[in-house]
Amino acid sequence: MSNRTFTMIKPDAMKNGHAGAILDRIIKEGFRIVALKQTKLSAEKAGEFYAVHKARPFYGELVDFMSSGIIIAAILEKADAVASFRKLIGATNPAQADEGTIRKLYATSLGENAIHGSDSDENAAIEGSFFFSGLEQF
Ligand code: 3AN
Repeated sequence: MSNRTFTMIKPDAMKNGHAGAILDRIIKEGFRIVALKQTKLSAEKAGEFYAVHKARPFYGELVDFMSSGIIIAAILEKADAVASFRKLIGATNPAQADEGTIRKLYATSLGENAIHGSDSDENAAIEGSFFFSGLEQF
């Protein structure tokens, strides 16, 4: 169990004006911000980030969507961060997400589901270092 996870506020939530509310909720839930930036992924970079899903039928759609607009990327710290954050964001499909979760509140669809949360300690470390150098983590 590690105390760090990685998140992105996705282009749909950014465009719909939910970034402030989502960051406020994350902080109120006790996550400390280790690193944070606003950026935009090129299609190439989005493809690299989601390379694990390359064989899935939704890969092209996912890459197009994730490179369609500005995102906020962040590394977060809390005890049992990965599991605790996955609980806070809710199920991948917002229609199946628990009441009060970030995806239930702010996601529009399965493909455009407002927020990313790492699914393992190993991926949290890989994803965090995809966006942030050691000098940008505090
Ligand atoms: P999660 O983000 O909950 O870990 P993954 O890792 O299964 O979900 O999928 C990564 C991303 O791919 C999701 N956040 C979602 O945006 C997209 N995605 C997953 N399944 C589908 C699907 N069936 N159709 C379209 N997009 C999908």
